[in-house]
Amino acid sequence: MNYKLSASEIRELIVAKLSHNFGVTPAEATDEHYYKAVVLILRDLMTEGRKEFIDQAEKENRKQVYYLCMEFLMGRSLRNNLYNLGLEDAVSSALSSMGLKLENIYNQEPDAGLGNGGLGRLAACFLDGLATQKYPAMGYSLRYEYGIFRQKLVDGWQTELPDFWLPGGAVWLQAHPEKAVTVNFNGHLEERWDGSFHSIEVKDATKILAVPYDMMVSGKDGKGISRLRLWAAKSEEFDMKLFNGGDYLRAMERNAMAEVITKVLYPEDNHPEGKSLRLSQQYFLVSATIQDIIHRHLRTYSSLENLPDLVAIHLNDTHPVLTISEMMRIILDECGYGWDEAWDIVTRTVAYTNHTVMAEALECWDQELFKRRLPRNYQIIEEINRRFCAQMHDLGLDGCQVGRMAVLNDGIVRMANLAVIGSHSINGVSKLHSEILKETVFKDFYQVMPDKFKNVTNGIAHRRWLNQANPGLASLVTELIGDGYVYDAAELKKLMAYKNDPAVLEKLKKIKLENKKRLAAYVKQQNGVVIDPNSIFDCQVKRMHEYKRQLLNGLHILSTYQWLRENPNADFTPKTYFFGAKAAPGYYFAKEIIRFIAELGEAINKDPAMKDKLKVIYLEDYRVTVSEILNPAAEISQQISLAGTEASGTSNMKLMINGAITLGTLDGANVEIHEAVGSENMFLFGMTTPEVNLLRQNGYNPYLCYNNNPALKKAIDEMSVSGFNGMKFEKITQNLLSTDRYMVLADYSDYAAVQEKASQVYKDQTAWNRMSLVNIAQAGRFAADRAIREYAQDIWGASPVKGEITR
Ligand code: 26Q
Repeated sequence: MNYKLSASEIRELIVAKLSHNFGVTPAEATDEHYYKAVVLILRDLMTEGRKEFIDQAEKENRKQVYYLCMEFLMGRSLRNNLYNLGLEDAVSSALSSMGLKLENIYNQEPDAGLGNGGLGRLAACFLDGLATQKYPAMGYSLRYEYGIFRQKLVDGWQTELPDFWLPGGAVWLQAHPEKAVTVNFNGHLEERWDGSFHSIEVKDATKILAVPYDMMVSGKDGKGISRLRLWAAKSEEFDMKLFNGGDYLRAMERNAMAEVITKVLYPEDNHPEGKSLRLSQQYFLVSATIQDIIHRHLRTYSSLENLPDLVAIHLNDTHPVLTISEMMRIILDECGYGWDEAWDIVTRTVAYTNHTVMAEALECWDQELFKRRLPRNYQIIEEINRRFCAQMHDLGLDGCQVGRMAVLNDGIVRMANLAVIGSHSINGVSKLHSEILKETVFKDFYQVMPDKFKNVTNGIAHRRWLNQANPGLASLVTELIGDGYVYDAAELKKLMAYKNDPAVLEKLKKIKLENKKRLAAYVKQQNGVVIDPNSIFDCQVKRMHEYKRQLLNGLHILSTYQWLRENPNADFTPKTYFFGAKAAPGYYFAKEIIRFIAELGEAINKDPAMKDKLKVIYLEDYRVTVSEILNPAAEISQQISLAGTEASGTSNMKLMINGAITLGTLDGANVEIHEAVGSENMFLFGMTTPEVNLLRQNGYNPYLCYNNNPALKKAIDEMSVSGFNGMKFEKITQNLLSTDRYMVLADYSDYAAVQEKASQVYKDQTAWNRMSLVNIAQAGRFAADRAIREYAQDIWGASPVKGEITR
């Protein structure tokens, strides 16, 4: 079997799947049946493709890359896999010969929302980059029954609904019960001496079964295929004893307690809470995964000595960092190696990426909770900590510094410190972020082990975000520079040759307009609001968080609204603002900001005095699939976090490659966007990181900013004193005027000025389209392919499969 199937062959396969799997004829089948039948066909093809790929990788002795992450925000997969395998046309005609539209079939698929935002989507983009470039790789995560909650706004207030994605999503997953492993929790330790052989056993542990569910992720052309293995928790078989013993309810209860581990994705990002179920999830992922990896290696090599040469394990943030203690446990207790040898194997295999600099987002666990739940891992961490601290003292470090670097301190387990100590590489996700890590959070470590610290700037799956989401733009690009950029996004630079070509700029504009119309139709259907496709589409789409400063955007919209009410006939470039953002359910202030923006939209959108010049759209339940509609239509990309707070950002990259112009601060990867396009192709504003630090040192008084800017004062006063749309937002204004932790007011004037500048530039459409083209041309460096190559070369020491893969 290969991927080159004709429409009639596909039609036959569909008919067979409909009959064998669902017992329906083509006439009886629903769109859902057809969707599932096509998925099953792809699954068969990719499973064979993966096998051939991995056989070749093994022949060539390639290093395997294992990417561990609590989140993979996959979105939909059908279009992606058909595109990669070159089967879109054939499947489309097969379906149309049966009276169906492929587009409708795509819409049958729910988003696999197994992630919160940037970190989870990055993991998904990396599976694509790994597969396309033929690095043999697996992603490991959890098969949550419920992904990120569905967001509904009720009178502007975010409410959360469960996202039970499995009914439509599970068809991608192949269960492998024969590969299940057992994960132990709780219990107590028993030491034993067997002659001179010392061993430790955990007695009376709670045993939970981890069952793998595999999803194939094709790379472009389907030669390389990544496998995403998701673990589901099941109670162990021996609970049958309870059933048989007649204790039916107790057996059921145990079942439920076991299965709760993979029930739901934690919806907090950048603000973790130390919940014991979350710790169990993390250990469950890590233990099942490390057992799987080590068993696979031992089956072939019967030794772990060469593990670091053939395996790279990557920790995506600190969430899977128990890898370090769990690998030690298995190598010591189950494989019988000594400490030093085990430690050498672990630290040469494991690498870690940090995704945040914010102190409250660094994961910590209560020592007592940890010890009870994971006694043997705790003991191992104590020993890691003891040895590390002794080593640091020997190097001559003072007690305070060693205390700051310790894993165990003050009743707390510090996961980031464990990650740094147990990995051979630590990287940030943009140049700026990687520098900040060395200067702040990991300063002490950087002094002692500078060579471990690296940078890999994030990247996105450009084939998904450009070719699939924006086929109109992709075909223009291909017409101009050929299709080399599909494989090597750096080739997008060739577009620079067209930056003064009026015909090309005109085409670019037309494509954007079509995409804006498509988004407008979606908004009409979802929000019931009519928007003007000729207005500027200004977008801020990302998680709702104070540091991302959606409030800055909102305040300025309110001020613009006030100005337009007073100057109804003024010259004003019509504008539509888009927001898409979920807040963590327990993050009250973030929900208050959502309410503010939603109410602002309510007031503005229905105000006849605005004469349709200003609209504010809150896109409910923002997710990968909505992002795929929004990005191609966007003209301004708002990336306005306080400098020094956003590790990288990735929506900035998705918007850029779709021709939106960044309006932003010098934060995260915006710094590198600025390097790439120059000040003339970006709307820069705000304080730099050193300026932020200086202002903080000198004492920041937001009240002064409020008093010195009449327009700002007026907006804040309307929010708190008079109120608009019958609402007041005093909690927000009080916060802004007293603490304003993310310095919204300090950057306000500059922000308002740069917004004004953007509206002026927009009047010259040729100039605007040229800026847009330059952004597309320079976006190639932000491809996941490039990021993966850097990880492979600088961190993993991995190389791609070279030999022929025949399909
Ligand atoms: C941890 C413990 C308990 C509960 C939740 C969590 C948790 C979950 C998700 C903590 C953090 C996250 C997600 C963080 C995240 O998405 N960070 C973003 O990562 C992107 C990819 O590198 C960057 O572009 C963003 O700048 C960064 O904010």
